Amino acid sequence: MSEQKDKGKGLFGRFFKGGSQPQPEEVATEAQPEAKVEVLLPDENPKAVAEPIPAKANWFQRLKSGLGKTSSKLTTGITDLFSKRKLDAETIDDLEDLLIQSDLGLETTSRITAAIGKGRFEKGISGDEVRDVLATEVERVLTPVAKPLVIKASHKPHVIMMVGVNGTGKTTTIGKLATKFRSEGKSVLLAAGDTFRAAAIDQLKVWGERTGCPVIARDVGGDSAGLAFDALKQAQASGADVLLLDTAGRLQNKQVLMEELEKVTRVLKKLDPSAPHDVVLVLDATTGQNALQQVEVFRDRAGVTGLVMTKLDGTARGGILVAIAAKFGLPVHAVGVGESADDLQPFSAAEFAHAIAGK
Ligand SMILES: Nc1nc2c(ncn2[C@@H]2O[C@H](COP(=O)(O)OP(=O)(O)OP(=O)(O)O)[C@@H](O)[C@H]2O)c(=O)[nH]1
Ligand SMILES: [Mg+2]
Repeated sequence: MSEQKDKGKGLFGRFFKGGSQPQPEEVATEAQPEAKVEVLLPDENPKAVAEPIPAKANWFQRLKSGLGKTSSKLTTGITDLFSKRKLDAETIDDLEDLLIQSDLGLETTSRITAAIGKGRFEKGISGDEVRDVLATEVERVLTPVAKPLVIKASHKPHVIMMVGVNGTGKTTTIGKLATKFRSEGKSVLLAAGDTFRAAAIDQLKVWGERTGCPVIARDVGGDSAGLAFDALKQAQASGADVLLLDTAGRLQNKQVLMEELEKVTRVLKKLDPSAPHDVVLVLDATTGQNALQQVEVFRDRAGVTGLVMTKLDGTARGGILVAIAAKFGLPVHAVGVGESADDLQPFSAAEFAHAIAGK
């Protein structure tokens, strides 16, 4: 540990502005005398600096292929329905079933079927035109919620708390966001607030190494709220731009988890009444309809301000994002279509709508 710290000291100034900041241990000691806080600074090697995002296929192509399972379910179904039969009430009913089975939600489904049925029974409609209507209606639902995660310079640091049930992609999304913010020249601090599992702490440390961000961690079983307090205090002292706070997804039960999140929020407010500035709920697209309940619970108990949906690449259930947007109207910041750092991009309503409609 001490060797690591010595190695990292040279880097300290690169990530934090201001030379005479208190050392991490001093800050931690002052906050919680008995608590052992580990500050892991990146190794002094060139790789520790966030690597530029490699230009793979352009993002729309990747989003399109990521959403492939969702869109092929829809487009194949639509082609089958509209190429073989003339348009009648039964076709509309079948379309309705298809859209609902694709998790788009009742509201959007009704809009689409209404738009397609309207005055077209005599003329008929091609599968391609149906997909145009699908794209238009989905874009209409998503446009008001497509809002990027904005880091405000007036917040020092801008505190982002990631929440969500276990395995949705919180820690990975923190890594992806850290990569993005670092590539924009921001100083970022990561806090391993999931003190419940050793693997969670190690996983965040790996992302810290990869992205060149210091990681504030405690031993397994440590107090998560205390860790959050130390992390914010240190981030403030060092003038960091962003604090990304990981949280547990699994505790003894949901009630305990929610109480812990509430406690973390209360403790952060002691240092900065406006923090956390964003509470981002990470949702796993593969869970389908269950994501709706997750939004409700985390919105009510953890004060969720925005959403990220991950794993759109592995499921035919990507339509759930549309149902969530229509029901809750919460900002959708980004979507994930893979496990690597560049597989997270700001959310665009038009791109998502076109990708899902296979357009
Ligand atoms: N295919 C795919 N996998 C993803 C994506 N985002 C995350 N994952 C994977 O999902 C798994 C769980 O991700 P984590 O980041 O550990 O999830 P978590 O929410 O932190 O989980 P807990 O700490 O257990 O609560 C990992 O194997 C990730 O690589 C994504 O957009 N696409
Ligand atoms: Mg995690």
